[in-house]
Amino acid sequence: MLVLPKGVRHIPGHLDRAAQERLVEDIRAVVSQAPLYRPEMPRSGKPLSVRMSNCGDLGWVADKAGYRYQDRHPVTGNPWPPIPETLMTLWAELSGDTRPPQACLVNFYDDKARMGLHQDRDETDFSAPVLSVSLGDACLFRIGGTERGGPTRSFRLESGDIVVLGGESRLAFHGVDRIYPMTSTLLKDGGRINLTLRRVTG
Ligand code: MD3
Ligand code: FE
Repeated sequence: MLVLPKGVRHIPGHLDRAAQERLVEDIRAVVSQAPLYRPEMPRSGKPLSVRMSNCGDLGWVADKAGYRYQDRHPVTGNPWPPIPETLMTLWAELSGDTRPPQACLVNFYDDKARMGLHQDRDETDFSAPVLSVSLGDACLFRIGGTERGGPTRSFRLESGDIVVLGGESRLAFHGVDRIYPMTSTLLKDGGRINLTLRRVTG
């Protein structure tokens, strides 16, 4: 049995195939309004391997100037589209927070994409959890404690899994070490989508 850090709730297979397909349709509509773009590392401008978009009142963006939340798409300049109802309902059911999510970051991973260990701390309020939804190919997810360099644990996230990260785990270091290509038939052209619903301000 794999013991998870305190505050991490992993719900394998929470979404059945029909619910996953519905969410993919919703996200296709979001990215048709707010196209995936490739964020850059602050200062160096080195592109991330993950492509991103957002929906909701605020979206997380990364460019040479830094990491931040803003109310417009960095390329089109348009406001982010609203968070689909399916996701608002999931948040209401599983987050334990009565306030609605303000941001939904859409991450798209191709076979080669990864995300290095990091903390999510660009929000100004950490009292709400982050709710993550995985769709498409599986990945190897890694999570540690709140100190960089501490012990970590790894587990696989599969299509339809949900992870709720609250309490002590909210500021845990975490990342995606690899994608397992061809492990899901959900996305026609393969790859992995991760959606994270968040509160940004208090
Ligand atoms: C643990 N995304 O978008 S989701 C991110 O699979 C991010 O795309 C990964 O890390 C992905 O910032 C991991 C699971 C997750 C999300 C947020 C967390 C784990 C977290 C915030 C705090 C601690
Ligand atoms: Fe993160």
